[in-house]
This record gives sequence, structure tokens and C-alpha cells, in this order.
Amino acid sequence: QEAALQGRFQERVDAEEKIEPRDWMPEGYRRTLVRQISQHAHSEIVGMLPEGNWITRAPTLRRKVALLAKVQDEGGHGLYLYSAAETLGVSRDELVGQLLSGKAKYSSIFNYPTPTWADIGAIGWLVDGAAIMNQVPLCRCSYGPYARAMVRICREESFHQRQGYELMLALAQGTAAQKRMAQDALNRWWWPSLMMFGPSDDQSAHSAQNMAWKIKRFSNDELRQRFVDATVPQAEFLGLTIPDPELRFNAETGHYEFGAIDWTEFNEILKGNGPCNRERIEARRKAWDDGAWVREAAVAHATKRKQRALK
Ligand code: FAQ
Repeated sequence: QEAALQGRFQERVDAEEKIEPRDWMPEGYRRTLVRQISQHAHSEIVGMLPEGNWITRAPTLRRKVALLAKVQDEGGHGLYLYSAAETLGVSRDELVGQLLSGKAKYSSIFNYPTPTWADIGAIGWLVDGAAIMNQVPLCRCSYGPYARAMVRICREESFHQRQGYELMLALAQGTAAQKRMAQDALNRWWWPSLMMFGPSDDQSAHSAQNMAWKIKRFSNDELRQRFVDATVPQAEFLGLTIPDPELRFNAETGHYEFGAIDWTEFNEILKGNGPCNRERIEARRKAWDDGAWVREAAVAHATKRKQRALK
């Protein structure tokens, strides 16, 4: 009977039907979605930290308003995504517990520091640019609640990317010192942005199954290549140099070829040994502990209201 259910499920996926929370689904499908959606949610929430670092020091009121809105959007994305994960039968407390214990990952990119204002531009341009490349196909993911959440998230990411590029443009067209600051940020964020797409296809443990389940539509390497092809001309327009001496356009394939990624750096970050891993988890732990009284108060209030309604 299990095999028949599996067969029917795959037929629905192949026919591009959306799978909804109450539908039958293989345990592995449920598990991988909880893993991916919750890690995506954690990335949004941890991703607020590197940029949050600059809210109090944004150079103008206009920049501050934009940055505040962006960081707030990221909080919203995290909450949407936690809700999407909860439809699969896992609680918010469990998910947060997995983040704080180190069992669940979050994107490697958020373990790098943001020492200068240009880092805010580079994050918007490159990190949000990479996020969009990866997330637009997720709007067609087979799991309904995740796919629908991604539609709004991608619209907001697109605004985030533009504010980052516009910020980089202002610096690149500014004084020599501002241009140097923009170049330095590009130098530090380029390779980590390429790593966001995950291990190369031959090392990607989940890809084949995720593609068959139509959670993923394109492989890690395919999306990475698309990102490089889209971003190199943007760097040229800024008058900045991509920090890769091996980067060259191949007129035959129509793609940019690029140098080797330092997978040792990536693996060290995944093991918790990146420049800011400890600081990030510490900040989330403190926020969780400091918020305990709010959660307790909300539960007490809900209980009281329920009792009042019963009277
Ligand atoms: N960092 O077999 P695969 C954002 C892990 S954007 C850390 O290829 P899969 C917006 C992977 O989890 C960032 N870990 O895995 C924003 C797995 O380990 P596991 C978030 C990584 O799932 C912008 C193992 O390596 N976006 O937040 C990374 O098929 C600016 C093997 O890898 C998403 O999460 C990495 N870079 O493909 C916010 C998008 N790459 O779980 C603030 C949704 C791989 O078995 C500011 N996720 N790993 O322990 C996905 O599309 C996929 O999960 C991939 C990985 C593509 C990330």
C-alpha cells in the first residue's frame, strides 16, 4: 500500500500539482522540507544581524529608513517560513532549539563580519542577488505553503537587491576613498556569495532526490553559473573588479568561466568555525532568553481569554 501511495504522490508531483499540508507525503519529503524551510527561516533571522550592525550608523536618514525596512522584511520572511515549516507538524520551539544547539544549519554567508558601510551595499547587491537566483525557482516548489511564501519574499528581495546595487553605485561614483571601500567589500563578499549556492553538484547529497520531488528546479552549479553571468556585467558597470584572475567570458558557451571555490573555507564555516559563527548563535540565544517573558505573557493572556470565553 505504501508503494501505491508513493507512486500516486510522484504522479501528482510530476503533474505539477501542489502538495498541501493534509495530503499524504513520503516521510523523506516531509523531513527534507522541514530541514530546508527551517534552515531558510534561520538564515533570514540570523541574516538580520550583519546588517543590523549598521542601522545606528547609516550615513543619512534616507539610507537608515531603507536599511530598517530591509532588516524588518527579513524578520517577516523568517516568520513566514517558520509558519510554512510548522504546517509539516513541527513546532517553533523545536526549530529554534535545533538552531541554538547547532543541529540545524543557516546560510554560511551570515558568518562574515560587516566592518564597513560598503558591506551593506555588497550584501544587498550580491547576497540578495544570489538569494533571488536561488529563490525564484522555489516559487514553483511542489509544496504549496513554501511556494506561496516565496512569491512575496522574492518581490521583497528584489527591492533589497536594488537598494544594495544603488548604494554600491553611489560609492563607486563617489570619492576615491569611497570607491576603494566598495572594491574592498566586493573583494570580501564575492567568493562567499558563490558558496551560498551550496556544494558542487557532485558533492550535493540532497540534490537528486530534491529535483525528483520538484523542491529544487535547478542544481547548485546551474544557479551559481547564472548568478556569475548576471553579476559580472553589473560589476563592470560599477567600474569594480571581481576578485578572480581566472574569470573570463567564453564566447562559445555564452557563459563566464570562473576560478576554483575554496571549499575548505565553506566546510569550516559549516562546522561552526567561521569568523562570526559563535557571535551569531550567541546573539540568537540571548534574544531567545530575553524574549522568554514575552512568550510566557502571551500564553498566559491566551489562557485567560479562553477561560473567560468558557464562562
Ligand atoms: N550554507 O545537498 P545540498 C537569505 C548544506 S538567503 C550552509 O546541496 P540542499 C536572504 C545543506 O543544508 C540564504 N549550509 O543541500 C537574505 C546540507 O546540509 P544538511 C538562505 C549549506 O538542501 C539575504 C549540505 O550542505 N536561503 O536568507 C549551504 O539540496 C540577505 C549539503 O548540501 C535558503 O536557505 C550554505 N550556503 O541545497 C537574508 C534557500 N549550502 O541540511 C538576509 C533555500 C548547502 O543536510 C540578508 N535552500 N548547505 O545538514 C536551498 O535552496 C537549499 O537548501 C540549498 C542547499 C541550495 C541552500
